[in-house]
Amino acid sequence: MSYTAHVDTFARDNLPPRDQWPEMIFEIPEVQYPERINCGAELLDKHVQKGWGNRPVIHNYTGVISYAEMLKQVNQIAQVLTEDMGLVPGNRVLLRGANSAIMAICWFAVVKAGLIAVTTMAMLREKELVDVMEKAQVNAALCDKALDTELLAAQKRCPSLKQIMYFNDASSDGLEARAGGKSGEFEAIDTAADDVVLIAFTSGTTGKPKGTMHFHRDVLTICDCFPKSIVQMTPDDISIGTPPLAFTFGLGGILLFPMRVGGSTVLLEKLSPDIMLKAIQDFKITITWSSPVFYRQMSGLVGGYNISSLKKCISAGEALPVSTRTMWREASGIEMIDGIGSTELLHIFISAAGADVRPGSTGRPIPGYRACILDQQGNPLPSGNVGRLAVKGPTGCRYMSDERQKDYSQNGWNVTGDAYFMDDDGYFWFHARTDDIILTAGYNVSGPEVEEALMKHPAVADCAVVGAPDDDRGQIVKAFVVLKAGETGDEAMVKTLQEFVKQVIAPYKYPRAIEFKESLPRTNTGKLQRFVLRRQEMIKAQ
Ligand code: 3UK
Repeated sequence: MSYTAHVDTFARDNLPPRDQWPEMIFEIPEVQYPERINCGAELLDKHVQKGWGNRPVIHNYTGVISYAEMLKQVNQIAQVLTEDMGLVPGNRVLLRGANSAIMAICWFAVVKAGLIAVTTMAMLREKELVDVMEKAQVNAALCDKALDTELLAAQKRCPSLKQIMYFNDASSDGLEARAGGKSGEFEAIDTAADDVVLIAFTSGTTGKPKGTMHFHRDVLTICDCFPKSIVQMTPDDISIGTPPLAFTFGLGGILLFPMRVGGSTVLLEKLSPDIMLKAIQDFKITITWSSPVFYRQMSGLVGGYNISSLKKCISAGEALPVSTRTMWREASGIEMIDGIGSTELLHIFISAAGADVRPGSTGRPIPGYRACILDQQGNPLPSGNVGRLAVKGPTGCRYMSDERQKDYSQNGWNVTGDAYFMDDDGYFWFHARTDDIILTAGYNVSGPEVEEALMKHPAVADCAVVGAPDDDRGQIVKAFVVLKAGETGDEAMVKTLQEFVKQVIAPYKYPRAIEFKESLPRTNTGKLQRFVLRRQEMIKAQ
């Protein structure tokens, strides 16, 4: 490796050995970048330079921030980071807060100053913060004053964290006050295209969080792939979404992608289905980014709002059930864009939009990416066979000093941990997370497939299906069901749902056990934690 702007080379020193990286392919013209580039300047300064300074970039209920205003505030905070805090390129800065304008501004300040952003979710507790900060050897933090307690507790266990600066802090030592005293003149650090710009931690359905390292060029790459070829975003689009900026799905969808094209985004701290629908109406939103569960919850509430401005709705994070796609189409008139992405690949790599959508399928590899299905030995399988999804393209997995690099990156492919099959037309169909396949009496059953069948029943609000240990069958299919208000979870309902599933999918897949619950365990990013239920069942069986 050649030039780096990093004075502190910690990130580069902890990249996986080059021979453990997946193969990278840069075959489309959109992803050719110069050797030195700062993605912060590309996404922000460039618009002001070309005369778009007065255009809106961030909206919320207190007002609008233009590109020029954002640039000034970003520069002022970059000055605080470098002049007052003495941080040097390559240092890691933890960002802690809910989605808001100030979080977005801090992210850009960190990036323009050549520092490395480690964005975390507001709800993280001491232990989770310690895991992240130890791993990334975080040097400083920019944190919402309202969230100081857990961070201060974590700091005691993380000697690398020397400085904390608070925003939303009225004191004279707060970030806003200090930034207010700065000139707002700051030239972006001339980073290498392959200098690390962010460390994103996996949302972790299992195990210790893994830190994925991404370069300045990777950030631009995701901006120049999915949003251009599939979503076809324009400068007039206004985005809103539920995923946190700490989740790369959110970082891309509700911050970076709108800014790449000179468009705008609405950043609100809390989004319930009702608040989101109201925001779509109030801000005349054109694009939404969210998870299947959230669209399902919004479907029933659409009637109370005018959402006629809406053009495109992106769903990711979990498989999109056909019933949810249909429900949202009937409620909003919009055919959703499903897409699978991962923290390791930074954003979405298989998707389809408009007339290309085949309900139930995630879609085809987006331009720039390739995908195939591998067998256990790592050989490509012919179409129609369920196997391990493998992907390669201009982004790829680089875990920070982690043995698990070899699990995700195999023979040049990114192996995502999902079981999929490809049809004769090259469409990819989700089967299950590899861990969520149930082995019952010699059959392979996909938990999510049974969930999808159950979800079609009008009494079911939400559900999770896992394998529970069973002496005769190895495992049995067990469903955890949240019923809609007014429904009763009794024996008769168990029978009804079992019979219903047998009518929808092959009868051997029906849930032999059904338990009713008030709610289901989910990660901070909204993913179902089937492993929690699986573990519960294992303990019960002992
Ligand atoms: C699952 C999906 C079926 C799949 C993500 C968009 O989810 C994101 O990243 P994570 O690292 O999880 C990755 C895993 O989530 N998944 C995501 N989307 C779909 N399964 N259909 C989908 N549409 O198991 C994948 O391996 O948390 C999503 C953009 C950026 C992201 N980081």
